[in-house]
Amino acid sequence: MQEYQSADLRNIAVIGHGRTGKTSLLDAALFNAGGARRFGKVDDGTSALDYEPEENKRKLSISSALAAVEWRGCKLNFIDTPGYPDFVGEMIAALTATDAALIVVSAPSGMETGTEKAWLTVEEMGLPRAIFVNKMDREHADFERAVDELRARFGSGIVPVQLPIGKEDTFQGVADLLTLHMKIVTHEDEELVADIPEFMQEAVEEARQQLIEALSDFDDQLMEKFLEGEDIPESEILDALSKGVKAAKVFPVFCGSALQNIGVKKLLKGLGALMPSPEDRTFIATDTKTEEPVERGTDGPFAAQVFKTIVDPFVGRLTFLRVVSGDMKGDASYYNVNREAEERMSGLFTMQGKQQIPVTIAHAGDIVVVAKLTVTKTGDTLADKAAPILFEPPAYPGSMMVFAAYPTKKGEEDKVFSAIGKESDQDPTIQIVKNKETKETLVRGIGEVQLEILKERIQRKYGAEVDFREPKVALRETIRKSVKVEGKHKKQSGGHGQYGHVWLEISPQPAGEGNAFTETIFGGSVPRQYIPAVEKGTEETLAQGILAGFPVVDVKVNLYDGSYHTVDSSEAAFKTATAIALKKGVMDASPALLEPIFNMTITAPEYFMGDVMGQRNTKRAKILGMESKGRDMSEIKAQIPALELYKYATELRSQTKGRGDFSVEVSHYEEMPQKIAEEIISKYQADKEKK
Ligand SMILES: Nc1nc2c(ncn2[C@@H]2O[C@H](COP(=O)(O)OP(=O)(O)OP(=O)(O)O)[C@@H](O)[C@H]2O)c(=O)[nH]1
Ligand SMILES: [Mg+2]
Repeated sequence: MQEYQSADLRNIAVIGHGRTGKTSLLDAALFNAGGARRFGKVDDGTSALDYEPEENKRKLSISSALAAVEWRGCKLNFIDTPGYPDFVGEMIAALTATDAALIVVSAPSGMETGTEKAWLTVEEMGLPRAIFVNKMDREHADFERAVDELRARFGSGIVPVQLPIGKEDTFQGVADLLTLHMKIVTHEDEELVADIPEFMQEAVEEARQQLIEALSDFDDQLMEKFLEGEDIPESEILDALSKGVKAAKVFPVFCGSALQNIGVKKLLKGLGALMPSPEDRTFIATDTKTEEPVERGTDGPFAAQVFKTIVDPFVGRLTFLRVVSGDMKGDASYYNVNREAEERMSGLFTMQGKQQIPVTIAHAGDIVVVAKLTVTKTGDTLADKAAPILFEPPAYPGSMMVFAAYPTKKGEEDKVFSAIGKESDQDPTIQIVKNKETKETLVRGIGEVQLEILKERIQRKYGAEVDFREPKVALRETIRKSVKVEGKHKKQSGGHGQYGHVWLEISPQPAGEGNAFTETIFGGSVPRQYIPAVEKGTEETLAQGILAGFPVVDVKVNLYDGSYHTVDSSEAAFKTATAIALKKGVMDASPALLEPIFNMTITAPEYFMGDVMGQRNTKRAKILGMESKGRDMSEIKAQIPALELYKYATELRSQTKGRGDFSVEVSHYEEMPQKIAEEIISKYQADKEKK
């Protein structure tokens, strides 16, 4: 591959709703650029970008992929991303490494929830964007309607720079408004140009007016000429368009068919001409010496950020980097600022899907891949050791889907959990954590499909099998009234006997106070040397739980009487006596189960809020309030028991067509409703008897 200077690079994340044809579009682009010998197709499993078995099976993208496309002196580094909402982390990572986004929309479907999510994400990052209306060859393809929907939602900055010629099975090419020469470009041969046919002339004239109008909105000179009805030279329009795109004020709309390879070359040319180069962008980093923020463009010493890692037992470890400033060489060592360690490069390459293409140098702004790094993880910064800086890691959304993970085969804990750990290096929205209280290993992710695929992947890659279950909720036990209770442990038949005898008063403490142990022994009814054993027995028995196996909390235990035997008493016997007393006493003291309550914040479009609230109400939630969050979004604050949260991520998504989000934090413990508590208690007691 040729060497490309910063000005000739275009880094573009390809994003949008699922199944709009993002991957197909890049397959066509690679084919056109000669990077792929044959035209890969998602449907028959030959795509250069969707190549993993889990992707082929489902015919959708799961991981992002890099497609370096050389086109007319530019290198377009496209990053294909999955549209399925569980993999939103891939889109976010891709956007941290790119300078612009191409949002793919399906012409028959128009604007969809994934389109909106993609747009809002990029808008928040302030990056330039273009739109490709794909599938013009499909039944019900409607370019005009798609554009109208987008303009209605995102404003008049959205302007077509092309119009489709024909549609559905008569779709044959695009009329180019970009150069403002009225041309027809057909797919057989891009150079074949023709006059705009009679039937399209009016539409083309109108679209051209719309384009100039949109540009006039921020270009005063153009506005003047436009109002005076002057003829505006092509170069001026192109100039204004390019400025508007880079300022993220104008968003050009292209169209075509990825599958038929119509309009794709035109798109590549358009993106090369209009999209920003790395020289147009700066990143914010922190200077680790001064702790001050620094702005970094393409100038300056070497610095790069990792935005993706592939971990695979066959391919090894691949690290994808965006070089922000300086040059990167394949035979150098660079300093990993996060890990404070040197990493030795063993060659650089770029990728076209899974194919690796060696490069000797990557100039500032380029995207490259290195193999076999040892300590580097996604989000890390590699830099010149003399000028260490740290880039912000990608801001992933919260991973709200939680399962408890159990190895399918006993004894395979290490194998299974280390495999999940490796996958979480590859997809940072997957996390593995141990819950100390319930002793379960929890796997968190964005959605159920993602975690299903995780299961398949670790089996294929590492032969590790895992079952996912509903996580246990860490309940607590407590008491509501005071009781006095006796515990006696006596075994004195033959040999050395055992004798321990205590009287305890057990009483509730205020919520959150914890447990306490006191003693008021007079006259040595329980000798001094045995009191620590009673205290220890109290601690252990309360920690183990009595009612349903959960720790007993907020209880005060006072040892006030008892008796002993000069020969047979021992620490162990007093411990046992204490346990006997507590087990009986707690059951007599109006025991109750406490459950954790979460503070929950749900954001979703106002339109869906009625459903969301109704659903939550049936789930024992207390709605605390609702407020508007701008645009059409609202926010609900509620309190909800942890037990009612299982699979809520999936539920909210289906209720809000994927547009809702939520977060939770532990608030406090509260007594459970009797009915639910009874079920849990009787199940525990029954299990105990079986043992
Ligand atoms: N008729 C027609 N079908 C298309 C076109 N582009 C893609 N498709 C089909 O649409 C389906 C989805 O295409 P993909 O390229 O996998 O879409 P995607 O956006 O990458 O999907 P995700 O990665 O799952 O988000 C496949 O069956 C493609 O063959 C097109 O231009 N015309
Ligand atoms: Mg795809």
